[in-house]
Amino acid sequence: MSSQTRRDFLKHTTAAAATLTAGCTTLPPAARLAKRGPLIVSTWGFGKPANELALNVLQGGGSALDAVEQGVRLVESSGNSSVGLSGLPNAAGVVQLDACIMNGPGHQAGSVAGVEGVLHPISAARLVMEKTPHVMLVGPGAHWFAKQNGLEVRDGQADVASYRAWLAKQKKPAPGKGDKPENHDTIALLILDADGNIAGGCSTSGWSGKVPGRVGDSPIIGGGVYVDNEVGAAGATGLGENVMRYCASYQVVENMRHGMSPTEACAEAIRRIARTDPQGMDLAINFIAINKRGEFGAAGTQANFPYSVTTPDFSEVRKGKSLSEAKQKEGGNE
Ligand code: SD4
Repeated sequence: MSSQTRRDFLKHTTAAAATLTAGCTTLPPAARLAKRGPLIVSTWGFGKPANELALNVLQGGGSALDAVEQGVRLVESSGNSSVGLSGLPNAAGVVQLDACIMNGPGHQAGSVAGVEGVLHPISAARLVMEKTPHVMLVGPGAHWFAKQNGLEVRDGQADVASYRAWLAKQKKPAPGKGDKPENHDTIALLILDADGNIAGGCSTSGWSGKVPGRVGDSPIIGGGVYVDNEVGAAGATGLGENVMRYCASYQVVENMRHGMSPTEACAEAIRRIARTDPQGMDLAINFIAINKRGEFGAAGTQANFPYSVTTPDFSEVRKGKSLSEAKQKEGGNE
């Protein structure tokens, strides 16, 4: 053994002995995680069954990416009015979907934007990540790619008549004129697995009545979701225009890198945006976050933003930190 190697060996054995005598509170994060098992956090109350499915996937030996994909797929095919093909359409009566996925190890990412007729955009995003050298595919190209790769697709699903009927019932002026959306939600789902690796993804039909071709924050890496395997992950839901202009999920992760707790990291990102933005706190944005140590949190501009947390020990819907009393929505479009 060289003297350098001997010094390293002694340093490590001494550290290990100190850890053992000090008890489990000083165990390094990876060891604590192995005891605690995985952590899954998602937006809204409708994320809870998605989390629980994701946990089953992990416990059945699936990867964190498998778990993110399966959890998000559950919401995409649940009849949700703002996720998947059951989502409300754009101003031309067409549902256009956005999704992205990120894998901590290797810092890989994939996304699809403004894609029509794809039942599971989260799976399309994963295929972009795994089967192409690209990060993002949009519109007809994303549809074509999904079909080529065997995903279930539907063609010609525009339903202008039913969209007009829905529109006629709305009190607000015609969409596409800058008015705020009546109906918009996103499933964003983040996982810290038992090995301490992080993955995340999100999926949405975006702003109902949006101008055709509008892309929100959800498929934008650093907007709708951001994963940094050294630090943690964040995901967004709310008015995408107010998220993507600020790379807000990236900002939440950077806040955690500088020592903030997940909740404070979300809250500080919102405060920072509100300081700059002419809308102040009237931003309609909410964030969830997890860190590498297995801590989690959420904050939003709306009162009591609901988010779902699941571990092997519990699964529940919690309230995020409220930065304003705005009562935008209580439980998402469940
Ligand atoms: C978007 N951020 O397209 C998405 C929608 C959403 O709660 O999350 N609404 O702007």
